[in-house]
Amino acid sequence: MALRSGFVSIVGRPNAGKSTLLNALLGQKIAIVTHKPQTTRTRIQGVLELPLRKKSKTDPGRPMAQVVLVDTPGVHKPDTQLDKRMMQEVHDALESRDVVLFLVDATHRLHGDEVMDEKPVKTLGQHRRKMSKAEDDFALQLVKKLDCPVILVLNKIDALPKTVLLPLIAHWSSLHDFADVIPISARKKQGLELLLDKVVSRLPEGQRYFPKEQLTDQPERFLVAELIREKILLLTGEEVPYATAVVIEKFEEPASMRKGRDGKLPVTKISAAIYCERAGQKAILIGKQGTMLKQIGTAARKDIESLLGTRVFLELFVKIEDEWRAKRGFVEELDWRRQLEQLAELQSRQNREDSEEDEDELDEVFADEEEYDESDEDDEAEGESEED
Ligand SMILES: Nc1nc2c(ncn2[C@@H]2O[C@H](COP(=O)(O)OP(=O)(O)OP(=O)(O)O)[C@@H](O)[C@H]2O)c(=O)[nH]1
Ligand SMILES: [Mg+2]
Repeated sequence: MALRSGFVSIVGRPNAGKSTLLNALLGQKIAIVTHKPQTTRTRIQGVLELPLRKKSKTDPGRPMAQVVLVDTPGVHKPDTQLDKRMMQEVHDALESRDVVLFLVDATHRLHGDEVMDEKPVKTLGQHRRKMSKAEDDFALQLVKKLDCPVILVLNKIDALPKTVLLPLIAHWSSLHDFADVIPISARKKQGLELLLDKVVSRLPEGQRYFPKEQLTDQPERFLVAELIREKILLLTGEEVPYATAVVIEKFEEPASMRKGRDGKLPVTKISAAIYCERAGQKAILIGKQGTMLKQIGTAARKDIESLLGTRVFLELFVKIEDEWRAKRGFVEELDWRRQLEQLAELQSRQNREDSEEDEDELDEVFADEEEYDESDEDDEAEGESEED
């Protein structure tokens, strides 16, 4: 059977479990996960290689495939420039795709009764359900416009009684003509094989988009920044996590990956700037006598060390950039694809300067040689004159 390949975008409201699903399918953590909504800010591609599964009496089999999974930020109504950027990332992921997984948090239950729209909201629970319905509706509008197969994935089934599953499937199926409906638990890795079978069956035959051994398009440097942001999301509350961005300013890999004579692993030196919007947020991020920053650093360093397979020297700085979420230029600078381009430009400029310096040095060497030659000639002349 020929290889199947294609792009599969995972979309849905914030906190539905999109990044958890990406990590679960890949068997590795390439996207950060927290209980807070709007954790993911940029789309991330994860490359999944699936070997051929042969047909048998009980198994229809599955062709060999390369599935490029694209995790996206949660669909929400944009407010700030950052929100707009995040939604742009969702739109980009929906533009170049073969299949879309529309992920729904099944624990949000059946909130689709129209009566709720008319009833005045009295309790916090009612308010949450109403918000949740609005968010799901908003996300659904986005996928309704697509012309590719959209698979409805009901996530978090580990956290709900089986009896609610059928009414939930019926409810969602009435809202859109989904290509398939698959209940899963991304956290417990339940239902994933069936989901992959359905995905692969809808991918076209084609070539690999990425080399076989590539896991993601996101360079380590940026995953490191994400891991730091994850710890901030987990350790701080209120507005702070949302007003925070992390930029890697220095990333010095060790010259060799070999252990030293003392048996210790080599060291990667990393400096990161944590941007926030106000002095009060900076104070929270630093904490009393630097305790919060230390906690963030220690937690992040452990994860980064296991990611890189080296020891890590991590420096964190907190900087204030007034209302950065409202600044388009600043938000765009945060995009790792853009940063990567800038780094490549910087590198090629440096290479050019280095080679120009080398040329200058060569000129000097030639000049020295010329001088040497001249002096040689002088010597000879002298010699000659002496001989004379
Ligand atoms: N019980 C349960 N929890 C889950 C499951 N999948 C994800 N979660 C939890 O749901 C929360 C959100 O998960 P994420 O993967 O960050 O969700 P997301 O959709 O990527 O969220 P955003 O990036 O904010 O859009 C985390 O606390 C996860 O542990 C699941 O299958 N079962
Ligand atoms: Mg996410």
